[in-house]
Amino acid sequence: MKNIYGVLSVVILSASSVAALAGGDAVNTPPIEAKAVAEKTSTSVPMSEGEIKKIDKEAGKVTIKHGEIKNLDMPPMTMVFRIKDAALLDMLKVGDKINFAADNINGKLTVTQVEVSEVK
Ligand SMILES: [Cu+2]
Repeated sequence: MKNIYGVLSVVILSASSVAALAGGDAVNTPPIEAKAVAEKTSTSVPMSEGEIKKIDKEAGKVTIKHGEIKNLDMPPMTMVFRIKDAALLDMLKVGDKINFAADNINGKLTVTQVEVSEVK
């Protein structure tokens, strides 16, 4: 009996794949994306230490002298990040020490979370 169910589910899967192909990517893509997003949000990005060196509100960028960023496999350095939400820049100023989370979003290194650990 198990074999029959196995064969049946393979047939059903194949049929839905064919239907998806016939209808274009739209049918097949959303569940895959949803799964990727769910995995990403459930995996917490570790916080890294940094110091604000420069803030560019118009460009939505911030220069941070940062410590090791484990999730990006990056050694300590000073570099420019994009900021996910420009409103986050309002709570920062040059010289502040921060804990922040950075992630690679569409190939751009982006600060996704910030908390000030030591106000200058
Ligand atoms: Cu860096």
